[in-house]
Amino acid sequence: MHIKTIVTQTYQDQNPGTSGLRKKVKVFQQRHYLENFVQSIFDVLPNFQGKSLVIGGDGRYFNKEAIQTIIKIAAANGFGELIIGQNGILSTPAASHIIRKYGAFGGLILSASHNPAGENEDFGIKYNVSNGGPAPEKDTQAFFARSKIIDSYKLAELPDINLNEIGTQEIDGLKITIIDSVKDYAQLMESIFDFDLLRQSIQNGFITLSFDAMSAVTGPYAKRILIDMLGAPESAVQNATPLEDFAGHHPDPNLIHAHELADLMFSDNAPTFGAASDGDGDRNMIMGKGIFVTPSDSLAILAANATLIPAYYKGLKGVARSMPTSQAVDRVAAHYKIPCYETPTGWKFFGNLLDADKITLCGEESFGTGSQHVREKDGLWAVLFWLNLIARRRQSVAEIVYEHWKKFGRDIYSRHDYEAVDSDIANNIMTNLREQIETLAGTVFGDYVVKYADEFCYHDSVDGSTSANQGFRIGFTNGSRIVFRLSGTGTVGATLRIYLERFEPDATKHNQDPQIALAPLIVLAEHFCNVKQLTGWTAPTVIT
Ligand code: VG1
Ligand code: CO
Repeated sequence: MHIKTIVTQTYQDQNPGTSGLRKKVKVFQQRHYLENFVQSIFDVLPNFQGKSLVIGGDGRYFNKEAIQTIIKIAAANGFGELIIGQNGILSTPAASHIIRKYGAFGGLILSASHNPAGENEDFGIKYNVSNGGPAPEKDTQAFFARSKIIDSYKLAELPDINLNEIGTQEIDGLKITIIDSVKDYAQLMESIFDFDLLRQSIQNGFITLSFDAMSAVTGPYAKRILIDMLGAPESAVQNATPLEDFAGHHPDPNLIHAHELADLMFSDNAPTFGAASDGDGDRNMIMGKGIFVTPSDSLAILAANATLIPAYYKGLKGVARSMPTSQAVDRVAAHYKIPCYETPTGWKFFGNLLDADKITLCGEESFGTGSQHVREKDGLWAVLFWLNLIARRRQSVAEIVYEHWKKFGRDIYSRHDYEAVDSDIANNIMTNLREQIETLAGTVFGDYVVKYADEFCYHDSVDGSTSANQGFRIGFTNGSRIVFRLSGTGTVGATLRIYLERFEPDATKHNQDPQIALAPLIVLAEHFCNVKQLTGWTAPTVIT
């Protein structure tokens, strides 16, 4: 194999965010841009000669071209085998599983997840380590540092590889294996859940369902599992073909972007269960007839019911949630006397806790839940978990949720996003918050008394590392909380996220609209950050 060394010029903006490097496609298409970043990763990682690398993505625009380039760079850098999803397709949880199952050195996942796709939209790339999880911060910082000084990359002179044909070919000692994108993942799901019970419940009509794959990567996975294996009718999976532009939609499963599903679930024709996933298949939105389950509640409910699922019959070691996620799961952990960890936003912080067997389940308020089975959040896994729960408990989604609230109380929750705010205004907001935060404790705002206010800094109990500046928390004596942080996944301006939470123990008050129940906190949040005043906007761009 002939290997060329290509001289390159550096880019100074290749800093991975919450989940990989995300930029506009046009940025990635700049000369050597993708090549530089991939070579920077390989320059930093030690000892992968002869080992295998998993490659796959969510099928968005630029996925296939990027894979051909990565194949040539990985070959030139000395990997022994490249394991690639057919047609370049691997959902994020499937890629995580494949890295683990085949003992790969790591993997490159090509996705900008919930960001829109297409020629003028976003692309992304993320490196996952041998446990199947996102590279930890110390690695992503090293990739960035290297990218700022890189002066060349290596490229093998290979023909483009046919990504369509399953099987292994060998080129000068390098194995290139194209695998079925779905098979291993489907087998994993079958080993976790009670597929016989699910088949029965779907086929006898106890469970009717609608799953929206949002024209993104989950379509083939949902079709194989829900239709072929569990016997749901074809009509149960919507938008099942992955398209390069996700049909122009925003592949973020929430009530706004998955509004067709939401409309159906609140109509008279609603099936018993509805769900949607995001661009790369790691997020989930859970709905029942006439009810939307807040992701923070979903995590708590899965934790409280885990022992009904075959893989978790023995109970949970512990649970974890990202800092802005509501405290609903903390109540479940306290009840069952298991540890509950609070980590910064982003899946990379759960990996150590999962590897050390300190937790079994974890999740985030941003429609992400997962467990020991992989090292990424997993959308279809959450869907199957809920289906298994409904089938075992023989209750509707609404009954399960209301019973949960009755037992544990309800953490009324909402997130307000101000997207693509001018970066200077956003930085200003954060600076102002930092200045106020130290003196807030003890301050009284009507019924709300500040109990603590700080900037979240995480100490990893497994590897001893510290991650500072992870968002501002303001907690009140009545258990309410406001959190502010800037998004690390956007590609335009800055996105301010405001997370609002209030605990309601009284079951007669559980049926409330969160925006009404949280109104005093919404006013307080504006008092602290002045986002409306500074931007001149009257409302958030997205409320979830
Ligand atoms: C967002 C979410 C975070 C999630 C991340 C990646 O990050 O808030 O919880 O882990 O997206 O999800 P941020 O920094 O924009 O708030 V995905 O499905 O886009 O990989
Ligand atoms: Co995602």
